[in-house]
Amino acid sequence: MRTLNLGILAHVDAGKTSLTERLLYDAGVIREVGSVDRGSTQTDSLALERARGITIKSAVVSFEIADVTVNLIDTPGHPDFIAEVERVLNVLDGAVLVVSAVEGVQAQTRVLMRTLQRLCIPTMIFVNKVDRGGADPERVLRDIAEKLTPAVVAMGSVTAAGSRAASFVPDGPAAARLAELLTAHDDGLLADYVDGSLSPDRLRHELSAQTRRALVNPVFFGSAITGAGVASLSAGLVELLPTTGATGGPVSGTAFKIERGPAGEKIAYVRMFAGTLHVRDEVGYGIDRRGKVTGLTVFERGAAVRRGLVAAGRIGQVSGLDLRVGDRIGAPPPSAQLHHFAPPTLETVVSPVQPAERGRLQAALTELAEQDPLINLRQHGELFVSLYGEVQKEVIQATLATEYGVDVTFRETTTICIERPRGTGEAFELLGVAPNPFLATVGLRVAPAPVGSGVQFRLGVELGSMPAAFFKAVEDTVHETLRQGVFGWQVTDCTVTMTRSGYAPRQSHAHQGFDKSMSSTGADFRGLTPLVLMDALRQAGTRVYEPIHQFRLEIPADTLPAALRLLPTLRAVPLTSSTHGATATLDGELPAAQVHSLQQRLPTLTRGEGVLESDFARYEQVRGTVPTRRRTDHNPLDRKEYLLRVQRRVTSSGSGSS
Ligand SMILES: Nc1nc2c(ncn2[C@@H]2O[C@H](COP(=O)(O)OP(=O)(O)OP(=O)(O)O)[C@@H](O)[C@H]2O)c(=O)[nH]1
Ligand SMILES: [Mg+2]
Repeated sequence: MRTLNLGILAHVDAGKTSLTERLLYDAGVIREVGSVDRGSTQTDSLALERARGITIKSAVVSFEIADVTVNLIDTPGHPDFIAEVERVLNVLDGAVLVVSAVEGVQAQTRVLMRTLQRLCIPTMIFVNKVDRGGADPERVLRDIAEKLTPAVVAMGSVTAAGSRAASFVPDGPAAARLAELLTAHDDGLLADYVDGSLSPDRLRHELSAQTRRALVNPVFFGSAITGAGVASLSAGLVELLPTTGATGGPVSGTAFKIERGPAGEKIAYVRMFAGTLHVRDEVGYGIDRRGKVTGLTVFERGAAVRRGLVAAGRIGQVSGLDLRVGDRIGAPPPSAQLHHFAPPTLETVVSPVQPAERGRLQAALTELAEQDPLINLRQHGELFVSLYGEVQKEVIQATLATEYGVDVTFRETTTICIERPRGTGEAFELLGVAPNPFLATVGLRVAPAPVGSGVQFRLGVELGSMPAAFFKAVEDTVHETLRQGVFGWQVTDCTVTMTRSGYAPRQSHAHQGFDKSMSSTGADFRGLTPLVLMDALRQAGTRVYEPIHQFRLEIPADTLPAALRLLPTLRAVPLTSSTHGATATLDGELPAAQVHSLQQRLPTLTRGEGVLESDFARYEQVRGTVPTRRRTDHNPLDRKEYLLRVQRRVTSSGSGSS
């Protein structure tokens, strides 16, 4: 049996959850179609999702079409929950991008499509809600071709659009259009087309081949509510998207979702890429961890079923391993890229309403951070979390109240900036030379690297010159230390080269254990590296950059002058504007910090008619006062303070060393 791991992606409210429900119904998994509005769907199962009618967490369901097991992952569409989408992208064989036949392509649709294209994920498009008043499938198809991808082909047409009777006629793509599209990627095909020897069968076959290579995007139309077009979509899924079969080889999988079971136990959703994982297997996972699998469940016909094994291509729930989102199991998976979208740009301080509940709050946030690492819990007297937006904040607040019984308030939401080095800086400390209290020699050079390259660690010394574990301690500490640069922000786009190394070899007294007081340990390197690195970074100097969004405003044309007056006060820069009839469209950029203010001013400015779309564009150097972020580390910029907290502990582990 083959498997299709399928993601359903779209902007908020496009109908992903409703479509999931309809697909489950058509496949015979459920007897009645649940409704988002009544809070009775399979995938919006959290109380909060049902109450609000929006999806917050990705959910997996499964059904069968012909001989293919489809594991469908329903994702949230609200931009605040983009991290949930990010986590599933690495595990998909294909995707359905849903677009509403009424609202058309939205900013979030563009963000998602760009990412699917960048990752070469085979994607079909479903134009939903053809039954709703105002539905205009033709216009939306043109919109898709213009804004998402020119490589689209309609798989049929819609009759009676905009009414309950709307239906999809799967009359297939027009042969000429299909030939034009497919021959663009294949000269041999073009030659056959020109001399008239291209059969309809060959075209159809080529359509699946090119869809599987993510070169073309077939478009289906229908309604998740009336069920129109859903059967054609189902058939298209298995005909056009790639499926995976069991493959042998060493076990390789990726964890993409973490949940807590009824007894608080950790359950990890793992997509298997190769090999077969069995209950009681002992496997390596994450960075340097090992553990035994104590339980496995696989998705079958809508239910999670306990099994003794999970094979390549499948999704399983794994118990017994202390996995985190993004961790690999066994050999590294084919694509180990974790970040596809812009990181959160807001940070806030969370405090308990009852000061005595701080401990419980901390434990609860730690658990939430293991399901959502991007909330990046930082603590130092206070608890900081990173956020995408206001809705995510409300959801965290409600989750803490209902699931953990802790009422919280938020303080001072601030924008998260980044730091990049200005120039090159170098520093070192030698073992045995005051004022270095650690039994280690570390030299580091920091240099700027291209934008978007992240942090690269390199060795400028012989790898064999000291035990590998010490190099690893330095490398890990470099990454950890750079989370807070000179101004307290994450340092990125730089290369750190280790220029000197040295250690004191194991000292042992005759017939006795090894003496830590005279021998280097990993802790010596972890203790010294932040001091050296911050010294080098201070010499390099850093600049602080703030996140900038690109925006599009659609407003009544007569309110354009007022909008143009308002924007500069929010530090927004309008770049282009155009007017079509009574609507003006304004594109530009504005600091992420101001998106919320603009959103709040919009209804008054535009009589409630204005629409704002915005998404992260880039980082820009902060002009004027440089913002700093409160540190949550031991402040290696201040040697004295740092050494008070990070001391060389000389506890001898030797059995009888004196
Ligand atoms: N008329 C009509 N309404 C639809 C259709 N599909 C979904 N809806 C309605 O649109 C609203 C949103 O549907 P959902 O299925 O929750 O959309 P979603 O994409 O899952 O939303 P999020 O997960 O929150 O991003 C609900 O009120 C649905 O009843 C459709 O085909 N026709
Ligand atoms: Mg949903």
